[in-house]
Amino acid sequence: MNPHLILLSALGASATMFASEQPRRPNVILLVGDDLGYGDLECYGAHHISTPNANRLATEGTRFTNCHATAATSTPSRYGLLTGQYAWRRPDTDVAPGDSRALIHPDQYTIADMFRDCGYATAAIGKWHLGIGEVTGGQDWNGRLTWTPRDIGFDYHYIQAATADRVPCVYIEQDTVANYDPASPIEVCYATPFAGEPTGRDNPEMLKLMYSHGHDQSIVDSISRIGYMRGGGTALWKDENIADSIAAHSRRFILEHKDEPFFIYLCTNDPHVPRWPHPRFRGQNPMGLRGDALASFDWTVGEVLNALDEAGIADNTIVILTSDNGPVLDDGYDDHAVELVGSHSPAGPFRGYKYSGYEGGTMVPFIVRWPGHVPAGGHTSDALMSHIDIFASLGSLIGADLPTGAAPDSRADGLDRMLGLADTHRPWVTELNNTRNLCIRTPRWKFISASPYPAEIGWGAIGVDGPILTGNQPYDQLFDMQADPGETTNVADRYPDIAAAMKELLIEAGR
Ligand code: NG6
Ligand code: CA
Repeated sequence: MNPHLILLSALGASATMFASEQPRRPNVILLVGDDLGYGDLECYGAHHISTPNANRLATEGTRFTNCHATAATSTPSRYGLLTGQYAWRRPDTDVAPGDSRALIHPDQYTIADMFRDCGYATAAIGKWHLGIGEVTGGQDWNGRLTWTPRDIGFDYHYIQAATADRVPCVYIEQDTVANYDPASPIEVCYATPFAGEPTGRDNPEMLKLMYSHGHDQSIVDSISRIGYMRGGGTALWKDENIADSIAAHSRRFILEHKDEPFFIYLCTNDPHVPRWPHPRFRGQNPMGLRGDALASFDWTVGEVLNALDEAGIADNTIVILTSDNGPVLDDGYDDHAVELVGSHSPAGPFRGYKYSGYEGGTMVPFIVRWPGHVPAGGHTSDALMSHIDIFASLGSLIGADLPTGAAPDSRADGLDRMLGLADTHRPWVTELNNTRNLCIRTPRWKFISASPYPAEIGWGAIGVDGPILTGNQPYDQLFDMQADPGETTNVADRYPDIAAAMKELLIEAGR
């Protein structure tokens, strides 16, 4: 047992006790990779890639082996992180287009509101994907945007509206397009192309990265995207600089706010498609552009850790590294991720990938470092846990007084677990697949309800072994996660009572 743990348990102490006696105000950086798989980091068993910065974080903190995002795609997963409410409680939280209205209403209480109310400076930097503005398609990209992260608790934002593969391909900073180019007004439409503007479909000769499915609409930086846009001029991003832009703004925020408590929701684009990392990350591992994007992700982690060291605040900062959902190889661009993956296992030992109700869809890396508080020295925790508890758990740490109804699904009693101080499991976690089939997992069992929806992703998203499995089957599935962590054998018929009990638990959890 880790000496830190022995000491704490000898004292009969827990982080929650400390928190309730005397709230503390460490900085918090929630660093969320995009489609970063459980098996994608060296410290989670990847052999063909070097991720020294994530490894450093794991060595200096606790590495969790059984932490779940709440959904297997970005928008619902992030919705849960920021609101502490499961996305499946609403019908409109599936993968959002780049002109989506804000999915989190300004009246809703977010994790950023909580930190702000506790005197923190708050920032959202990088991928957003939760919509902007009151009306879908109604944003004024050339003027002041409304219902931005500023309206839900973030003092500062520097974000991509959706994902790098969706227009508009510009950053938004403090309610306006960053580096706005008045000579090139921005128009965005998800329904019809702009006459005379090239598209990937019609002008493949203009592309430096060919699409494999979807992604054949407007061309920006010689890459075609989802959705149509016109204009942008000097405000348009260059894909090879996205990681640099996100890291630079994060560093600046850290250094500027080193003397007051801060919370940063820091979301990388890496390793999401389109993968076009900076040339300095190219070719360091054999996995091609996806491997390069992982190297770029790890570099970003290093930039954050270095900034904390430079500012002299590493000891007073909780860094959480995780991902919004599981990994994917071909997600719409011909970047050879499938051909070059070799023996690398993006989802580690788990079945399924991004989009899936199998564990690979939501089982994510989760590393927490807080020097002197979170067990270090390579400590790992196998506790079953969920992203949904981050909100209320951090709230209990900083002594937040949440308003009635805030973070309704988030449990404050996850704090000790999240800090690596208690190996007790969450009784169950829920996992949402791409067709909104809600799955449930206990420490021992995994249950997936019968679903009429397809068993495979039909549009071409590919994992290591072909089309990605959604987890859907026309019959109930039960897996014994202790005996069969790879979910290979459905034991619903062998253990009908357990299957029935899990079904009941799912109904209860889904209420
Ligand atoms: C899918 C996109 C995929 C990716 C995903 C969202 C197509 C064919 N595929 O619809 O490329 O953008 O949505 O990914 O358009 S997520 O990580 O943001 O959820
Ligand atoms: Ca994602």
